[in-house]
Amino acid sequence: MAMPDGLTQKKMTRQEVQEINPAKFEKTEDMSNLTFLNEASVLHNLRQRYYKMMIYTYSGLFCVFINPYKMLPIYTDSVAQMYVNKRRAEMPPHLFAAADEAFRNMMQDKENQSMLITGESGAGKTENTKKVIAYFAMIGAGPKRAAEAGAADKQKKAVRFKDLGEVSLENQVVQANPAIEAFGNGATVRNYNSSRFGKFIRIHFSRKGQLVGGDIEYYLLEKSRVIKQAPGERSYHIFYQLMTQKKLRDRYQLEEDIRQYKFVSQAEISVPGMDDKEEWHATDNAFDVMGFSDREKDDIYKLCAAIMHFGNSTFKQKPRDEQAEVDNMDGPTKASRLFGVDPDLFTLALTRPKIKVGAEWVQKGQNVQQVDWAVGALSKAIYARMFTWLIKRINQTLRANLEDSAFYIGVLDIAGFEIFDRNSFEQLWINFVNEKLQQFFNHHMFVLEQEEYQREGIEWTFIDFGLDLQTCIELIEKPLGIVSMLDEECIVPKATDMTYVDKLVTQHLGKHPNFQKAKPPKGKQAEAHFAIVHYAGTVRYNAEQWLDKNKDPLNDSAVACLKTCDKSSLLSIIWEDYITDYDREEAEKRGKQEGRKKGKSASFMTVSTMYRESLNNLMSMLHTTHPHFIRCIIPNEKKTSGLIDAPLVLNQLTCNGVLEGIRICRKGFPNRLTFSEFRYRYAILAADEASDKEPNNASKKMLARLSKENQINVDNYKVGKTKVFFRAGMLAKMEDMRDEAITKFVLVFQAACRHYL
Ligand code: AOV
Ligand code: MG
Repeated sequence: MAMPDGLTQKKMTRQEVQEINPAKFEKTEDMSNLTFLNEASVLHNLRQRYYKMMIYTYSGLFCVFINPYKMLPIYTDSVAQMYVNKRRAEMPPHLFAAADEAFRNMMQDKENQSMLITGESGAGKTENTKKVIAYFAMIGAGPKRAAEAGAADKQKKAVRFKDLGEVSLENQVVQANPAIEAFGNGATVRNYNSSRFGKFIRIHFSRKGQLVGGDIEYYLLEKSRVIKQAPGERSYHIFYQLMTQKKLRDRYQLEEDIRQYKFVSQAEISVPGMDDKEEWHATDNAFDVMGFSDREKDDIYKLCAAIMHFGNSTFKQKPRDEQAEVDNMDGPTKASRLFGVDPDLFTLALTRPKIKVGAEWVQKGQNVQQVDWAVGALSKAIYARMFTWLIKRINQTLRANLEDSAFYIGVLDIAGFEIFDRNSFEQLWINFVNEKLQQFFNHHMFVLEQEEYQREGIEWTFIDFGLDLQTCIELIEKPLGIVSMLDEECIVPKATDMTYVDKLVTQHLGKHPNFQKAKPPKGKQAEAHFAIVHYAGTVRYNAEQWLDKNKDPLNDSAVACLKTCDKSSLLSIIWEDYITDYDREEAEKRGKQEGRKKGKSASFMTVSTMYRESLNNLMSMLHTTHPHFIRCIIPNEKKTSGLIDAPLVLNQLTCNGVLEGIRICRKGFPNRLTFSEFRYRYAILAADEASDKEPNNASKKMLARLSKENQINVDNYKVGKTKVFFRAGMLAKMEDMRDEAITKFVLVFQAACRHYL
């Protein structure tokens, strides 16, 4: 066989090669039409289309996108307008087509919709999310724009937007993103603007399809970035943006040189093609559009600056002493000033936290390592809590008029399946989310197929492939599963990461099909403690620090000290739901006076518990929507346009479920033709039968004849009420037969011509 370079030849076995599709399917817009649905042909089709910068392609229920890594003029207003109210087949594949379909479904079926945008880092999820939201804002504004012409409606609008000045709701919906990105995105090796959290943005519409607002839910913010950056990476954009503003630096006592601040300058401090100064204006402007007050803005920037100062806290301890002391008060003093707390009390809480033992408060010693750890944990917590507040605050603006909301379209932008060299707690969660999303997809596909077969009166039980993922999901989420055992281990005294691993192994190894021993590391491969067989592949997990990551403990005394700040400040607000021992004691005292019992506090929750809750909420929300799937693919790891790294792309097609979708498709009868299409195209194979006036009867007679003559097998097709259904591969056979018949016909015709001329 000739290799793609056209020069070398390679011998292959029959099993190793896959069939090629008839020429009419070259660069096909919907790959589910392909007669040969195999990996090679899917890759070939996507690649050929990509070379022509046709970056969107359908594959049945999926819309596949390959990152073009260059600006294409396909997202302009005029292009968007072209997709309004068009059916899929009327226009080339596009995100806007999927968006418009969602909007039309919403209006027609009066059902909430969702757009699930997944893919690996750098694949283009966030860019697609932004484009799709802008599209919804545009169509949602349509009736309103029209209404501006009518006096009565105009008055209503003026009232509605009175509080927002000149700012329109569409603009707010669109501007929510830059505000959030400054705090939730940072530069990674794979993506200079990598979202370090997942999000579900709901765009709400009135019964008439008018935009009425939105809200945002977020998942799994990567907190570690606040204090630590890997080589080639940067922390969250906001820190670098802030540093470009002399006014703010002066206000928060920041030096000009960011390298002075070790939390944010361990690796890169600038990003190719990104102007932090300009970006700061965009962020600040976005806050204005979102209706943030000057005080609110100041509070946010101030906390960022405080974290930078706090990161410069250094501690020392005498040799053979286990007690840490402050080495340099500069960082803690400046941070405390911005926090609005007493620097001495704050550092005391860090180095000698008070804990409650029975009814007594005692001081506990801390060594340098413990204090450093506490500083990091507090900084991460402050940042993450500020992020939570930020989203809530944005929601407050976007939800101002939700009483008119009749439906929503939710857009999910969340990291896809991850298999790294070293996979930790974070990967377990992201992979678990993806396992759930894939199950959701499989189940949705099952429901749709089953409905279609029923509608067409075909006797066929389609298998629910959602069940395929059930065993893995149960291994993770059920009692005695990976997550619950971790939660339990977190309350066992003296438990360690390794006692957790031992318990997992005893419980599941050799008993659960999806639980495996991690093979010993090969070469430079990182160590791992167990492996899970996910649908997208087997992942080796390293369980170090899982107990800590799950408990996420904080220095309670230091938090209590932070809570002494000005009650109206942001710092106070973000700690409101964190109940310290000190608060508890106060509450008990008050409770005794008032005869109340103390309530359970949020701080008892493990990280897993919180994640599980938000994942369950997401899933139940998704189940009430009609989903649309956008799968983003990164073409290469060089951020270069026009270059396809075939193994990289194939791997993603596996991980994002495109190939899985195809596999499921093949189990059923994926190719469908209406009776008239069938008769028209294949009349040449059974001309007499095709002459029946009724396309329905004609098709049935044609099929009967073809199977009687053993040209096709009855198991390979089904006749419904309006369509003929074929198994995968059957259409190619029909095409071959048709080609042959045409050739024969032409030969006969030529011979006849020769005879008569
Ligand atoms: P991601 O959201 O999927 O990664 P992004 O949406 O941030 O990826 O895209 C990464 C980069 O690819 C962008 O900064 C653009 O340079 C380029 N890009 C993406 N989509 C397009 C497009 N439609 N047209 C032109 N360029 C594009 V991550 O958030 O890292 O998982 O955590
Ligand atoms: Mg992103």
